[in-house]
Formats: sequence, C-alpha cells, structure tokens
Amino acid sequence: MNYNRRNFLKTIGAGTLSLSFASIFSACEKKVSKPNIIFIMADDMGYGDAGCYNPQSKISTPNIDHIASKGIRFTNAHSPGAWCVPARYGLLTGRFPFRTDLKRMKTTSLIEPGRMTLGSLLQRNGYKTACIGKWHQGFENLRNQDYSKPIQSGPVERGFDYFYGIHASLDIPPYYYIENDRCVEAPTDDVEASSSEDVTQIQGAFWRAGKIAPNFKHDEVLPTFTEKAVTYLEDQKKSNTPFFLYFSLAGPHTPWLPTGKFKDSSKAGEYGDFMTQIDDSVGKIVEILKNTGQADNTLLFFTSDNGPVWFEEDIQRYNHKSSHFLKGMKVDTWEGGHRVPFLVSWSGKIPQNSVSHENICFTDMMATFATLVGDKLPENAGEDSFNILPVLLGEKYEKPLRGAIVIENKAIIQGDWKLIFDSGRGGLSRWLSKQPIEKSEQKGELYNLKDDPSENNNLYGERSDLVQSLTALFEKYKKDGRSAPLSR
Ligand SMILES: [Ca+2]
Repeated sequence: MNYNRRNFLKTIGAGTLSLSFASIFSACEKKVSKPNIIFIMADDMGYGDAGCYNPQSKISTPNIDHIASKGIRFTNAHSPGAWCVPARYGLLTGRFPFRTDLKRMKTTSLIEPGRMTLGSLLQRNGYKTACIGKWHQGFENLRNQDYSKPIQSGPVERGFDYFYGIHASLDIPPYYYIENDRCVEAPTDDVEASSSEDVTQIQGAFWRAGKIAPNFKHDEVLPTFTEKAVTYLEDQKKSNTPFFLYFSLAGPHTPWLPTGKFKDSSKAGEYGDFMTQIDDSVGKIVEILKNTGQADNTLLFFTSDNGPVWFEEDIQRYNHKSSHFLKGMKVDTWEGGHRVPFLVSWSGKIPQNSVSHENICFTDMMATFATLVGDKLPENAGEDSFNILPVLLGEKYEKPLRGAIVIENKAIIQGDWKLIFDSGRGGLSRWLSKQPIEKSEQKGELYNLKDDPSENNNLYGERSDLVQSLTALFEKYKKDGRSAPLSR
C-alpha cells in the first residue's frame, strides 16, 4: 500500500470501504501515478537554434531554454529520418522507418491499420489522447476527397481521440483544416504559389500553388494551433483522466511567416523571427500548465523532427549556425539532418539542469511511455524501442542503454561509430546549394562521432572491420524484424 492509498483510507475510514469506494480509489490512484504527457515537436528546427544548445545562436529562445533548465537536455538524440515523414513514423510507432513502405502514403496512411501507436498505447492505459498540428502520415485518398464525408485513416483511427490540424507540411496543398475526421471548410478556392527573394525556392514564405479553403490563411496556422492546444489544456483541468497531447507544429518549416511583434525579432532573418514565434508558442503551453495547476504532474517533451533548411550561404549571411557544429542540414544523413534538440521536464522527478550524452532515438518513446504507465508492449509493437526512463529520472542503468540507431535505410549509429551506406549529402543541399559538391572516392562514410562530431574525417577506407560489422548489424536488424530485445 502506498502513501496515497493509506491517506485515502484514513480519510474515509477503512471500515466503510466497499466495491464502489474501491473503484473510486482506483481512479484516484491512476491520477496520482500516471502523469500527463505533452510531446511538442517543432518542424525543421536546427540543433543550434536554441540558446541552451548554442550560446552563439542569433535567435532568442527563453521558453525552450526554460524547459532545459527545469529538466534534462540530450546532446545525442536522433530522429530516425532526416525529414518529416520517416521521423514521425518512427516516433509514433517505435519502429525504424525502413520497416515500412513510404510509397503507401500516396494512397493511404503510412501507419498500418491495427499497428500500435503512442496514442493507442496510452488510450489502452486510460489516457485521453489528442494530436494538434501537422499529421503528415497520410490519409485515405486525400487527393480524391468528397469533403462532405469523413477523411479516413487519420489520427482518430490511429490512437488519437481528438485531432485538429493539417494533413501535411504547410507548403503542400490542398490547404484546409481537419477536425477529427472532418474537413472544417472545403478547399474550394485557388491560391498561387508564394516565395521570397534572396533565398532558395524552399526557404522564406514558400508554398506551392493549389486548392485552399476560403477561411485558411497560412500565417494564422501557428497561432491557431497554439490556441487549440491551450484550449485543450484548459479543458483538461476539469478532468480526472490523464492526457497525452502530441503538439505537432508546422514550423519553422516553410513558409516562414512571422507575424506582428515577431517580425525582426531575431538576427537570423525570417527564419529566426519565425523561430522566435515558435518559442513563444512553447511559452504559452508552459504558462497554461502553470495557470491550471497541471505543471507538476505533466511530463513535457520538446524536440524537432529533423534538421533545418539552412545553407552555407545563410550561415555566412547571418553568422548563425542553425545546425551548430554539426555537418549538413535537413535530408542529409550527416548529423545536421537527424541529430535534434531534445528536452524533457517533469517537476520533482527529472533533475533540473541535467544533461545526457546517451544515444537515444524517437522510437524509444513507445517503450518509455509503456514503462511509465506500467504496461508491457506486445511483441509486434515498438520493435525498435528502448525504455529511457532511467536516464530521464537520473537513475542508474545498465549500459548500453539501447541497440544501434538506424537512420532511414541510409546509416547506422552504434556507440561512437556511425556508418553511412552511401553519401551523407541528401537531396536538398545537392539540388540547391550554390556551393560546389565535393566528390568522395569512398563507397560510404564512417565516422567516430565522439572524436569527430562534425564528420570531417572519413575512416571508411581505413576501418573495413567496422564497415563490415555495422553493415552486418543492419542486416541482422532487417532479418530479425527488430532491434530491441523481446523482453523490455
Ligand atoms: Ca520536418
């Protein structure tokens, strides 16, 4: 019997305990033992944008820095993909994205029906679940919708009780809001493409031409998502049920659209200004938790799905290193593409101002949340997920904490070593940078990230033993269908 149960029994008098009281007690115990969880995911934010990671950042991020000061900051947290879709699949399912077929998204949801998600895991453990923001895991027949009918295979069919958001990135039409499985207002109008001067075609106020709902304004999306999230959190104050909010921002991905007081609020151009506005949204979440008395019982995460769209030309122009000391950017298999800021706070549980250098991955949230709520994952769920709760809580744990991390089907990281199967340079910088592309004589890239975190010294030709063993490990993961041990 724990302290809370003893106190409860003392209060009501043990002799009066009946079945109905037992069930009341059960509800009370749930409230006490299961914290609320908020997972804030920025979109295309760099490792070096927040001041808590990069003191030389040209962007002020007091609210993100505040989470770091109240909790733990990871220096080696990885997205399992360097762009939106695989990153979010890995987070939501606990599986490396190479295990699914990304082509599914052309016609349906990337997440297969019946597959456990963070949402459905928490639902079965008594949580209310909500996804507010960008989904980007596909819907059924999105391009061929009858907007008077339900939009199928979205978040409400993948473990979330409530959804308010957009189908994909904010530069991809059609542009309209979806609430649960219904279109809020159909995209009956047309909008021309948008762009900014002096930046590449995938930066600035960029969006593609297409259909748009009459009520949809691109620059209102961030404030709208923030307002919806704040309202959701206000509503939870009245509830005794723990909640999970996946707050999936659509910025600082393009279009970069800072509004009002956020214009010229940074020294890193429109990108930096928009990032300041993102930070302000994070502050509003923290504030409403405090104002509603929910802050102490809420586990709060902040991260970004992948690296920034920030070229060498931008670094020179603003003297701001969005990827900090990491090489590359979004879509690259270098660290700038997939090593992300990752902060977690939980009052009284996670030591303040702590820092961890452990390799962790988005896929680990599945096993971590399961452990947190006292559940055991089925064998066919979270195959690449490892419980990181001991790290969060500052407890002792056995090393290594997890198996290797696989980035799409392009790289594998184990301990200090990283093998890139081809070239670390991904599509964006290959297509758009004005900088010359260096030609590698090697078939792949191998780095010791501890000695060489900026990936300058390719040891592929010198350490064929490691190239072979890391290649074999990836093949084993593919063959076994999992990287996690069966019992977690
Ligand atoms: Ca992204």
